Amino acid sequence: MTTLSLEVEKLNNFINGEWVNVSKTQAVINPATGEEIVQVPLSAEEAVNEAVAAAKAAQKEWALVPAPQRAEVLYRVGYIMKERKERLSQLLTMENGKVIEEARGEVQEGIDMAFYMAGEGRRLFGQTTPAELKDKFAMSQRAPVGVVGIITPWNFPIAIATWKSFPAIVAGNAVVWKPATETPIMAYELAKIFEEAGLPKGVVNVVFGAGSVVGDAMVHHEAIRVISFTGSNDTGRNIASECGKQLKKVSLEMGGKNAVIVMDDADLDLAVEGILWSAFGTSGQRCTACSRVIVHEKVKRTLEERLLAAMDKLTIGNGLDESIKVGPIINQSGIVKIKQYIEIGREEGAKLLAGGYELTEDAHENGYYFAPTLFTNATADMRIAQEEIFGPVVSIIPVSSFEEAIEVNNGVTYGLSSSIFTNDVNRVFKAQRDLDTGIVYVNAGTTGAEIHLPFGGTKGTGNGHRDSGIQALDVFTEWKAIYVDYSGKLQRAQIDVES
Ligand code: UN1
Repeated sequence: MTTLSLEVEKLNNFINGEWVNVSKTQAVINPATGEEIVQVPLSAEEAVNEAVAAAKAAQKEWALVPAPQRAEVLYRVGYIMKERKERLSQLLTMENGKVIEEARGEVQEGIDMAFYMAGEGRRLFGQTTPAELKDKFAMSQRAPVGVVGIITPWNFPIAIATWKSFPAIVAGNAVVWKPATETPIMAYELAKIFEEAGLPKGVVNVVFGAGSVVGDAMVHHEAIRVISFTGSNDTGRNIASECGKQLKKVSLEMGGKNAVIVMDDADLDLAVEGILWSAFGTSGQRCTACSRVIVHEKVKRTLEERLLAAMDKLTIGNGLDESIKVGPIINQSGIVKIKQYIEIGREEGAKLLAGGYELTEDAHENGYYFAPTLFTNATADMRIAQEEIFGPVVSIIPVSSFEEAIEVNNGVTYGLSSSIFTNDVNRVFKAQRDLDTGIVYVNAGTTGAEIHLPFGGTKGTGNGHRDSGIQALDVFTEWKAIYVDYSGKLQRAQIDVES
């Protein structure tokens, strides 16, 4: 195990390019060891007001910087992240628990996003459109919204921050960012990178906090024109209703109940690999994690046997050890929630095939570990098959046809990701059309979205907006229609049209 030492001794807010001390703090715990890593500042509302004031002033100037020059900063951010990839990945594993291989993958997502969005500095395409009247020119272009608020989760503390902040920055906005309390180090490191890359003061401001103090202040601040949030359903719905009252734009991503469908013609070994990776990778703590397996009854038994054999080989422990496949759960409340669902599953009559317990001995004594868990004979309406558990728990639901599989997949309130394993080309095309999720995979698990495609989902997963991809720009820009009349006389639209 090669561990870099954590140089960060004190985390401060980053406001107007200054590192601002906050006296109230709370411990950040490494979920693999239970040890304190650092203290996270607990800011009051005042810090948000200061950050917004700084952002507002900085944004005016920043919006006037030509977009290709704004993009230059993002290129530099990308290169610094690349140089620092191993340090960032190890720190990420320490604060979040995900295994080092996945941490490297997450940091890579951020690097990819930097170069992708930097490219937008030379695009940010608008449209020209024919005008109704002679000697008149019509076009539409993207304008920054101004100050944007981003609220990011602990499960992808750096990737999701880049999905939101990079498009906001390249489009000419200034950002006030509240990172998750559990994972402030990635935010601190990214703020330092922005500073080193030469981002002007105040364009990105980081305000740490716990509970809803900082988030509430952001949502209620009239100068913040957009809130982009990834996190829990309850919080997202509250934010949406508050923003609704203020006619504030809001972009939400609030999880999933993602299924892998395994048809009777599928390559079962491939399906097992796909399930294993998307259900137990990140200990099931991804919005895209597979937590349902909808399997054709003809192959159910074989799939169960092979899955159990593969699960047996999973190593659980501290993710800094390269041989570990499954890391810890983020904290004790995560463990409590997972345990509750194990009880619920039992009471509902699902059959527990593997796992179902917390690991508390030897190397697992001080961290928060939960055994990869497999239920079978679940029915589509059970709570374990409907509600997001956010842990390494999968429920097998048997079905007898392709049509039933699609119906079961769609019969949940969420709509983030889905996957089907089949070798039947007709099923492939029907499935990509009929699966009611924002992301669909064929012959791959439910995780692994690439940053240049839209990320988000239907129904209770969000509110129609998308993170990453070119579509993220829609969250952080307003379309502005521009008409230039070069006729030299007043032409009245709809009236002076020759017919
Ligand atoms: C999340 O869990 O919210 O598609 C993000 C994936 C990753 C991102 C997950 N690229 O699984």
